[in-house]
Amino acid sequence: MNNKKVLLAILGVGAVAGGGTLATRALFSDVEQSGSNVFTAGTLNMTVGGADGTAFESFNFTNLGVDGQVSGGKTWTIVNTGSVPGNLTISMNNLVNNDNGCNEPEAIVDTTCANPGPGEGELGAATTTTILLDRGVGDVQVVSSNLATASQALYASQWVTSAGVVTIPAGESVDVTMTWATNPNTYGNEIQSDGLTFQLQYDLVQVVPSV
Ligand SMILES: [Ca+2]
Ligand SMILES: [Ca+2]
Ligand SMILES: [Ca+2]
Repeated sequence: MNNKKVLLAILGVGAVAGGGTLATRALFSDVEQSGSNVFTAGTLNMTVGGADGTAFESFNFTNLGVDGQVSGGKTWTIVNTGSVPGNLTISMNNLVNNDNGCNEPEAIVDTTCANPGPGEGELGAATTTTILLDRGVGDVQVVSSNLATASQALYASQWVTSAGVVTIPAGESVDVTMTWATNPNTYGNEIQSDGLTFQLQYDLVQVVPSV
């Protein structure tokens, strides 16, 4: 868990940007906390050069059980409400797989059973996700990963590799969709009571004007 560390890092960037407002090409970034785990559509109004260059979306999956396939998704419309273009990136933060202890059937197949046991849960490895980007011409898959703790860095790296530079002009928007699914054929009792939390972070950073 490095929530505090992330926030401090972002605040550090904000402080640097604030101190650089007199420079002609200061890059701006700041913090917006948007704690939500409602799996619906939403809008993130982001402004580079303002106070809304970064947004966090928090998720908490628990108690999926072993019976059904659980799937869902959420689409965000990312609006650049500022007056200058911005480049959009995403990253995955604070991905934690808790085991929350093992009951009898779980303990037969799971030997890492601490409560909560961060890093010991198996739910994330059994949950597949995609991230889709729609720049106005339909969804394009840019990330495909599971939610195992070790997969955290893949979200940012695949975004860059697959989507390239994603520039949102002032006043325009793109849609980003995250889907998730668990396939009961791929797991068993090892995920009982396991929990999963993570934060998806959006950053919109001012495009540096070329001279
Ligand atoms: Ca468990
Ligand atoms: Ca375990
Ligand atoms: Ca487990």
